[in-house]
Parts: sequence; structure tokens; C-alpha cells
Amino acid sequence: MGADMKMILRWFPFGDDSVTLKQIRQTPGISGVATCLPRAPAGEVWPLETVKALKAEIEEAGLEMEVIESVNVHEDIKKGLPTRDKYIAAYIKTLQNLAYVGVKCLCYNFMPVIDWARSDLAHTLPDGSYAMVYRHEEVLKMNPASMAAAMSDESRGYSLPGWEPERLAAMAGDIRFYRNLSRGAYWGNMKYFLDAVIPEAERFGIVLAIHPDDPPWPLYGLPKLITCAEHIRTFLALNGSRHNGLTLCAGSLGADPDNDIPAIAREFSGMGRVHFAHLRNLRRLSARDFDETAHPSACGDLDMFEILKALYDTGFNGYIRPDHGRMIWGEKARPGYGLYDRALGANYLLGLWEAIKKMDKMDKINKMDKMS
Ligand code: DNO
Repeated sequence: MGADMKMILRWFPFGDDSVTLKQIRQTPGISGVATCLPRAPAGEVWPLETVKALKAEIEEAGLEMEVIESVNVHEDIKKGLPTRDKYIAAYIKTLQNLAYVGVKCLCYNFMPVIDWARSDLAHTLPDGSYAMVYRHEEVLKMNPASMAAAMSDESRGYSLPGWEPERLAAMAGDIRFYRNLSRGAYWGNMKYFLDAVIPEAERFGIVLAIHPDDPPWPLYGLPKLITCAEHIRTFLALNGSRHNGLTLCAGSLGADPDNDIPAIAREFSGMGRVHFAHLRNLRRLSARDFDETAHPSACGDLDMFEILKALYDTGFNGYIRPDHGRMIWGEKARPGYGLYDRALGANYLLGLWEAIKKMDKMDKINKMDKMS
């Protein structure tokens, strides 16, 4: 089967984004958006009427809504509390509603308490652009609550996905809880969730794509599971259905110099288990410090050509989105999610993809010529 991906952009509805659907529609090569209900509390069913209306708005703009990022997993599920069954039932109902309106892929994460962490959301790079950066020592000097406060100060009034108010309110207690939970138990809680949800996802025709932990190392004593190839193997083996898949987040996994991203892409896409790819670049300043950068290989430490080639060679036919962009050309937007740098990134990635595809075609023709 040939590789055929769709390039999409992340977009937040209900006025929670500076970027408009019209702008996205005018960006060459973009077929749709990855979206969500930004303020939907974890554990509650996403109402069918709301997702129908969201889809109608997106389709009216000439775009598709095939990917949702994310439906957050309620903390009681991650903790393995008796109340988890009721939240899992709600999750399944949400999946059903999403599938009903044609959603095909769901990106989610199973990170305890905090979704993603940075020490600064608007660090000035040498070219005068702003980017999100991570300095491990600075993060350790903060506590999750002070980091949350700093993150929301820098969010320009937009909701920060993964830093929802109800999550912050329970943060201190949740962290204490996780410090006493073994990693084995945490894997067990994940399996319990997957074994309940994946058969339903199969029934609804929707694939799940877990997002790796960002950054991919322990923080504040919290368990970090989806951090490297070995753990991804364990994760995929918890439930062998292809509906139990991965979001290949190059930037999250790539922060750890030990992670070989093209090899990871090749292995798991080769198994048909990568359904979504978040492609961004970064510059590592040490094994635990990095700057997010523009997408091209030359701007950071990740080789975007090799990553896309690995996906292409393994017949990837899921969704790709450029990931966090820098803030350039004076744009004021949600950190990481302005239009300009992501549009540049998307078109750079599309250019690489076209070249890889055409080179492959030419190789095949040359081989046939030699045989005849
Ligand atoms: C950050 C994002 C994450 C991601 C979730 C998926 O910018 O990459 O918030 O959407 O981890 O559940």
C-alpha cells in the first residue's frame, strides 16, 4: 500500500484562537484541522450537538474535521480509582459522538497531572523571533503550581491545552498521590483504560494515537511512560489492536538525545501503529535543555527529511501537522500556535514529502527500465 498522508493544522474553536479557519484554508496543502472543545472538563461527555456544530463550522470553511486533539483522560482513570469506570464510560460515549460526525483519529495523552512543560513560552532567539524553551534547572526550581502560574501569565488569555483550571486546582494532591504509585501500577491503569476503550474504538472506526510525554523524562516525581522506543513497544503490546496507536511527536521524543526519531518512526509506522505525526524541530543545549526552533532540518537537531522518509517508506497514511511554531513577523498568538511559522513549517514538510514521493516514483521507473 502506498503512503498518502494528510497535512492538517491544530485549531482551537469558540474564539479561543487568533488564527481563523479562513487563514488555514488559504494555506497551501492543508486539508483540515485537529481541534477540540478547549474548555470541556475531563470526564464529561462531549455533547453530540456541540461536535456537530463544530464540524459544520469547519466544513463550511472548506476544511475537514477528521482529527481531534485531545479528549483529556480524567485523572481518576490514570490513578486507577474505583470511579474510573464512570469516566471511561463517558470517554466511550464521547468517542461514539465523534465517530458519528466522521472523526477518524483521536490524539490523547496519559501523562499524570501536567501535560507538557516549558520554562519559558516566549524566549528570544538570535533572529529576534520568540520560541518556547525548556531549561531543566529552572523547571526544577519552580514547582508545578508556580510553573502553571507562569505559563498562564504568558498565554495571552488563550486557554493553554493541558493546563486546564480544574487540573491545576487538584495539582498538589494529585502529585502526592502519584509519588506513591508504582510505575507497574501506572502501566496497569493504562492497560485497564485501553482494554475498555479500544474495542469500542474499533467498533466506531476511530483510531487512538497516544501522545508521548513532553519532556520525555521524570519531573516532580511523576511517572513518565511514553518516553522512548522501549516504552512505546510496551505500550503497543498492552493492547495489540492497530486502533491502539501512537502520535509520533518528533519534538517531544527528540528532546532526549538517546531517541533516534527516524528509527522510531520507521519501527512503529512499519507496524501500522503511527496514526498522527507532530513534526517540529528543536536545538538541544544539553541532554536536558532545549530551544524549540523553526521546522527545517538546518534549524535544529532533528532531520526532517529522514523522519518523513521513514514514514513514507513504511506506507504511512495518517495525518501530519507541523507542531509548535515560533512567533515571527510580529504575530501575537497562543504560544506555539501562531499561523506564520506553522504555515512555513507545513509547506516545508509538504515540499519534502513531494520530493520523496517523486524520487520513489522515478526509482521505480528506473528499476523497470533496467529489467526490460
Ligand atoms: C502541546 C501539545 C499537547 C498535546 C497533548 C495531546 O502543545 O502537543 O498538549 O496536544 O499532549 O493529548
